[in-house]
Amino acid sequence: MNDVRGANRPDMSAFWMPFTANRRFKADPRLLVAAKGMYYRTDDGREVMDGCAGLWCVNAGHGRPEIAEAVGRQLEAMDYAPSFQLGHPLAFDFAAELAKIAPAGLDRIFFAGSGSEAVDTALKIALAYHKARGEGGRTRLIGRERGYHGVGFGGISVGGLVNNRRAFTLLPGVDHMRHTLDLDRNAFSRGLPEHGAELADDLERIVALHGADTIAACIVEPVAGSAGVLPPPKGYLERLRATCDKHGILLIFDEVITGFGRTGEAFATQVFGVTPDLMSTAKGLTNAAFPMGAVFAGRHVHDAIVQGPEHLIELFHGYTYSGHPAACAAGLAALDIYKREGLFTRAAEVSGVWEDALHGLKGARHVIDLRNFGLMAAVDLEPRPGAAGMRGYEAMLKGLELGLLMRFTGDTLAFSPPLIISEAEIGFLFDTVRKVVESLD
Ligand code: PXG
Repeated sequence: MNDVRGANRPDMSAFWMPFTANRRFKADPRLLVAAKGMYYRTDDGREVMDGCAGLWCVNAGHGRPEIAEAVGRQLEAMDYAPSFQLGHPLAFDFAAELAKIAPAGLDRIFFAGSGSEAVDTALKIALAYHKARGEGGRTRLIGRERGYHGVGFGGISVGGLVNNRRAFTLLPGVDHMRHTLDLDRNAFSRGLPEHGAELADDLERIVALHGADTIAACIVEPVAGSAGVLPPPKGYLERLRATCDKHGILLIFDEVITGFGRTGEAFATQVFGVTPDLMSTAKGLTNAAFPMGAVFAGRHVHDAIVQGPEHLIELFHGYTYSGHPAACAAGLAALDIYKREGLFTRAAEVSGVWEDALHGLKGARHVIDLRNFGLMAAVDLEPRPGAAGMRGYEAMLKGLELGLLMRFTGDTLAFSPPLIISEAEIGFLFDTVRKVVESLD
């Protein structure tokens, strides 16, 4: 991969790329070959600021030697050990460390290999919980429009992004609440929007339609990420929690993006003061240096399932890579960095600067909304008539040319830099976004 330019480029046909316009990409590839701190280096030797922490995951910045050393040491000492009816110390150590930073009561940790697996694990735990308590009729799962919960069958079923669903069969018995994006009432909100807490009452309507005794769980991202950074309206999450409590429905927060410091505390749950029964995480869990996911389960959920005869398996679920030793080593090292460098609260410290810099774009060409929370931000561009999504794509290309990597979904640009970003770098990031949007037709 060191020299892949021009004539030396590898044959690209074999790698079927995920969530990518394969033919367009391969006709005009963009390759990254190195990364350190806030910056990637491209194959033609240019430095590009990472405006989105990879895919919302490299929270402590790139190339942390402590993580590389911990993973290398572990791979040499013991590359792999199963976690089925056997164990190795690091998985217990890592779970114990995670339990210490977990939101109140959510201190039973189930490991998976990715965010999608963590989500499907959380959904299955919710079903098993009700079954174990003699309420096996509670099988319905409730998601939300515009939700993203990975790409497993469970995740796409409760998810609410149409392109991720329409080619596939879905789980039966899933309903969706409406999403909370409301440009008419909330455009250009700073932080949490004022309007829309009542949208949480969609859960009451679904209960009225189906009966609470058929509903197992409700899953939402505390701040929706992939759909283009949708912070919850003020009071929304509290209302959802109250409705779940009233009807015995488990509340699952999908913190795959919001976890590990993205919103100003270790978890968004702590920022909002609303505690779910289950929480799915991944990404920042290992600073993305090793694939891993984790479900944080409430004691009450765990204890309801982990009971009965002691020689029997309590939950028929798990992955070859649940608690992979090298993933645990990466996670422990990442956790150490987060704590030592105060990164969990860093987003709260710089969020004022971040918010002001973002909202400086109000009035810039094509900009129809700006949204932010913690170190997350979105810039909505007006779609070009007859060519929705093109401005977003062109913005991403122009950003790369000007030295800034951003995510785009449709005509929404999304930003979620490593938490180590400096105030000067925040300035560069949004100055560049301004240049980008002003350059677009
Ligand atoms: N839940 C949430 C909330 C996510 O954001 C997943 C689950 C699935 O995680 P895995 O590890 O299986 O991919 C995610 C993943 C983007 C983008 O740019 C977002 C994700 C993945 C790739 C791109 O919006 N989120």
